[in-house]
Amino acid sequence: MKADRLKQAVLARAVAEGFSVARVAAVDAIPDAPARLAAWLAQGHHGEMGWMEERSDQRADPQRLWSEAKSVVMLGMSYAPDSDPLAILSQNDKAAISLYARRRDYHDVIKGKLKSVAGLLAAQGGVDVKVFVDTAPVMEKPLAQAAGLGWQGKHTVLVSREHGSWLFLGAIYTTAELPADAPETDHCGSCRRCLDICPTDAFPAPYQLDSRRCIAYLTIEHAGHIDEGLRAGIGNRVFGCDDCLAVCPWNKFAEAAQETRLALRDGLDALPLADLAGLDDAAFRTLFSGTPVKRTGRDRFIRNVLIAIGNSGRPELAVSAAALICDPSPLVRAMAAWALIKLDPVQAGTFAAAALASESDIDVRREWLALTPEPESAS
Ligand code: B12
Ligand code: SF4
Ligand code: SF4
Repeated sequence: MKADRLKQAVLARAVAEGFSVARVAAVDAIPDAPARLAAWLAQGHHGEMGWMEERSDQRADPQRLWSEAKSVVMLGMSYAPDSDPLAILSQNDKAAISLYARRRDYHDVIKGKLKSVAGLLAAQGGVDVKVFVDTAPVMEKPLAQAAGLGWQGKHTVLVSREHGSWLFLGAIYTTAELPADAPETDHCGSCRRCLDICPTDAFPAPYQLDSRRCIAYLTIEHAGHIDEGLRAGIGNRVFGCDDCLAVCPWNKFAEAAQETRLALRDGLDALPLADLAGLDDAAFRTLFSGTPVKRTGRDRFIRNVLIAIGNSGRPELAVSAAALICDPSPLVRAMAAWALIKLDPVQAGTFAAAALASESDIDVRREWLALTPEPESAS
């Protein structure tokens, strides 16, 4: 089949599978990517995401990942909301879970659909294909910009004129030489809404994100304790963050998402923090079954919930923190101590001596010692 007819067949299948947009880039269309990725890594902006360093040569150059590849089909699926995703931030006794995570894991949904599109390409073109969504060493955003799906905004996420900041991305590498589409150009202009809204000041400059300060990184990827200086900015965001995406003026053209397999799951939009703090491992897994939240595990998630409780300013939530000061996880115990001290320092004081007497974890001790430095210096 001729390359342009093959491309049209692929794009038609992509639409039939529910993708909002699909376009093609040549495999060598992101020449700036190796230097940009190297600079980002050299600055340590990936934090503890060691997997971003591994195979970084293959990540930045599709031909290093697969030398026979000739073209990349980039696909986007909208998850645009039909209401303001930031409204939850003012309900400080409830949990803000980012929009992408309050539904079935997009990796599972999109992978199946990519395989369908790639299967057609392989069958009709007699070519080889590989599909990727997020988990492989692939730079999806620059490739999507090169294919013309949108541009990398100052918040570094891909923005589309039609779908705003709300596109999940996926890629098909292929040995087929498909006609490439024109790249998209930057339409941010003088706007800097996304930079100014960031609660933790995670952008050292436009187009540069320091993951170590980003709430998405801290609440999802970061396995250890969260620095005290960053906790207040987290507010009630217990999994991910939508702020920089949600304020983008280009979202006004985005129609609410249609894909039913990515429909928002009922009941995850305003869960009471008190209920979440009470989850054990089994209950956590059941509540978040099939969603991206499940991947962090219960302990890391409860760490985040306790930070939200500490930030709530609601003394009635102190009881939820107090109930966790003896939790088996030091991540949880540390933030239980911190939240309790924030909400009810008097009650915290009644627990501190006993907690310190039995506590050997240095990080948990540090939280209690913020309240009562004396026992440590006396011992
Ligand atoms: C690592 C990662 C993260 C990290 C780091 C984010 C980041 N900005 O790199 C963390 C954990 C923080 C993260 C958070 C989120 N992520 Co994420 N993440 C990824 C992943 C796996 C790799 C991204 C990457 O290559 N980063 C490396 C750096 C070098 O790339 P970069 O961001 O493109 O940064 C460079 C550009 O800005 C470039 N640049 C481009 N133009 C210009 C112009 C100028 C003038 C300059 C100087 C530089 C420049 O230079 C920068 C380096 O300095 C991708 C999936 C994938 N395989 O691509 C998903 C992905 C980017 N994430 C995604 C999502 C949805 C999110 C969140 C919205 C989730 C949430 N709600 O909490 C947040 C958004 C936070 C944000 N503002 O970026 C989507 C974004 C979809 C889209 N429309 O772009 C992706 C594509 C996953 C997917 N398949 O859909 N993520
Ligand atoms: S996702 Fe939130 S914390 Fe991360 S850069 Fe955007 S606004 Fe800042
Ligand atoms: S909010 Fe403004 S600066 Fe940020 S990505 Fe959107 S248009 Fe660009």
